[in-house]
Amino acid sequence: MHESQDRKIIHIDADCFFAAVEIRENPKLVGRPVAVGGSPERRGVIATCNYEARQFGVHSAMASAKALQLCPGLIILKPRMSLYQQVSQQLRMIFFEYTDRVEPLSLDEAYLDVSLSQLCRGSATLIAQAIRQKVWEREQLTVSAGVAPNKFLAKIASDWQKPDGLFVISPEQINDFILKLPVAKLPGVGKVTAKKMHQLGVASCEDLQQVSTAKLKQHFGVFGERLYLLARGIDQRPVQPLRRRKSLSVEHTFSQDLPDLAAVQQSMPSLYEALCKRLERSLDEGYEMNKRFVKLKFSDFTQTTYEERWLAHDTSQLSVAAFQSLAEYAFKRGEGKAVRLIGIGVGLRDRSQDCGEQLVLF
Ligand code: TTP
Ligand code: MG
Repeated sequence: MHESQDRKIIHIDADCFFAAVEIRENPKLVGRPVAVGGSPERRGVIATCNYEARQFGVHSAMASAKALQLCPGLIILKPRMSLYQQVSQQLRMIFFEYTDRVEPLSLDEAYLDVSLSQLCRGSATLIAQAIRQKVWEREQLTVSAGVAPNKFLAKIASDWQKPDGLFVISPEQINDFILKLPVAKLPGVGKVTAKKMHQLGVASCEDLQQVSTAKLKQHFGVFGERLYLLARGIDQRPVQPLRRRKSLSVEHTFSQDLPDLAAVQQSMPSLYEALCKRLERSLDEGYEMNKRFVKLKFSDFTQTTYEERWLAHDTSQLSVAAFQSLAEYAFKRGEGKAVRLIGIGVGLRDRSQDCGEQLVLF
């Protein structure tokens, strides 16, 4: 199987997320061991803790009572999920400033596919660095980032220099990197599988590469095939954005209603310009346009949308005249009513869906 090595995937993972948010909200906690979790009296467990607490051996899913034994000064705070969800949204907004291809994995973790991005001179490393910088400036939180040609390596990379780290695995570095990688780092290899491998004398991916596909299948079933690829640094899973953009539009409400079609037509060029600006990035990232439309809201607040199907890949194929002609049809539907709002836009389709890779849409 051939893998395209030219994808650019970033994996972002916030550092001790819940705890970091709590510490940001209460700066008195800086430098002290802090955990978020259930109370020890009620047999609660630790959701996460900061790195100061980790030095005492405290970790996620540990009983809070045990955590307090290990670290008597530990401050355990009750989780505030809605706060973490809000912060998570803010982080995602930052990711979306760089690409629409964002696949969130949890509140504090996401994959970004920036293969087609023109930002930061097309450098995934610079984009990752810019995102880390922006998260710090806007949210006073640190996130670690991994950059690699596929998801599995990007995820390992983001963990490599945690906290507040950035680690890049370039296509040329994959082989050297993978040889030394312990098998337990592979996704899907938990304690049980790792133990089984150790019994077979396999500790690193270099060891794993020596095992034949047949033997891998014999010991690990269908997972054996994936192991064969992972041991060679290959992972073709696509980044699956949760929300695909379906359309993009701009609109304007006029301070005075437009009395006639001529006035409507005159306002088209400036709307058109605004639309083109917004469109360019989406088109860079592999979207194509499949319809265009004009929406009019009339003085009595009724509205109508007139659209036509149409295919194009870049803004040079859009024209003011096309929107003016759509506007004419829409205006006629108003039977002479004045216009208070005009919106123009295009339908968008993600061309990456044509690649044959199966994409699960949520
Ligand atoms: P993680 O990213 O796994 O952990 P983290 O962000 O706290 O720490 P790290 O610096 O190692 O990335 O999980 C994100 C959040 O999910 C975490 O802050 C709390 C929550 N969580 C739980 O509630 N229970 C768990 O067992 C784990 C692992 C996480
Ligand atoms: Mg995290």
